[in-house]
Amino acid sequence: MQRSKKPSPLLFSEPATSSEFGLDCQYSSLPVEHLLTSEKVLAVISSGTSADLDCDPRHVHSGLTALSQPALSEVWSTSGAVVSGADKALCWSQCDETLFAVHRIDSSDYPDQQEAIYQAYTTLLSFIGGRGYSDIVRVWNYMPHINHGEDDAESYRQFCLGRQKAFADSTYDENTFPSACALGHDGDRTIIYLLAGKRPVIHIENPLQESAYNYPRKYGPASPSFARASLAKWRDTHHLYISGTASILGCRSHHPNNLAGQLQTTFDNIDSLLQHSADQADLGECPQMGLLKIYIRNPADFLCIEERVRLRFPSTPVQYLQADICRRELLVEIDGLCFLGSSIAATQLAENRGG
Ligand code: 3EB
Repeated sequence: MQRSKKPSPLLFSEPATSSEFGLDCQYSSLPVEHLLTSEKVLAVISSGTSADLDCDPRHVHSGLTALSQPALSEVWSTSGAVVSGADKALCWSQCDETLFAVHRIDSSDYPDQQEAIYQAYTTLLSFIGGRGYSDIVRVWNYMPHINHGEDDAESYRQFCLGRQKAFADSTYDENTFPSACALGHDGDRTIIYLLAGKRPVIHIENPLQESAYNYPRKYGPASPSFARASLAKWRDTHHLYISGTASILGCRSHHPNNLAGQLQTTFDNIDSLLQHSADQADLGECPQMGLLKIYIRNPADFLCIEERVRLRFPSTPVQYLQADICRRELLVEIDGLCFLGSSIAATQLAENRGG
């Protein structure tokens, strides 16, 4: 399927390669209302100044601010018709093997961050399981004031406690934690959205980084429950989801408050993760980055980051968002998605693991 920075008016015509692509993601600058007119759209995640279209459960406003114009939306679409609905704070949409779910939390309703996150994750996990979706592939966590509070009272650390507690009550463990990201903003609403499927997912760690779920106590009372990358099969295609990647080697932040150094270490981490994914999942060749989402703490760093990202990923569509990173010394974090096509050996691996 063709991908370019300019959205095509034919965005949701039949895909070029296959009618069984299962799940696709593209960036688009078209109006959210327009994107939602397709019944094949599973979800639209917008940023910038647009508000939620409360009437459509498939639309999520991330709460983050776009740094590049025109603001892009993240559009998930499937090869079949989507069914969607809402149940209190949880909205969902699905198309056979793919489920999208989003949970919103208003800070004023839930002053206790740990408890709010525990409740939200518990609700999401039981909803997903109840619908027969066994595996979460990817989670995006956007929350207010992620760095507020000192030491263990910091919002991000309380978030990690609530998430860990909810996973501990479930069937998920270190082998099945999904890839994820966790970012902050100045609004007052937490958004947790995720993709889940019905087949086993292969989760991959980065040899240059300690697994986040093994971070030592120093980084908080609960280690972060996520995998560095997740490989999922959606009908005829495979996607490799890259978690929010930052300037962390082992468990330590490198180049505190040094933008160029952090970017280099982040790129090195991504290279290592892509190569390791290729080895672990027997992909044959190193995956190419298909989409990037780049979170920048200080808007003044945008141009410098954009220039370096263009050199490193010249043909990859990129969304730039202003967001606070969960460690205060970190200035930038990068999410990625690789489209791997159909005929890779990982097919075999995923099916073997599924028994
Ligand atoms: C890190 O590597 C940086 O808590 O879900 C990246 C991706 C980070 C996901 C999460 C946190 C999370 O620890 C921060």
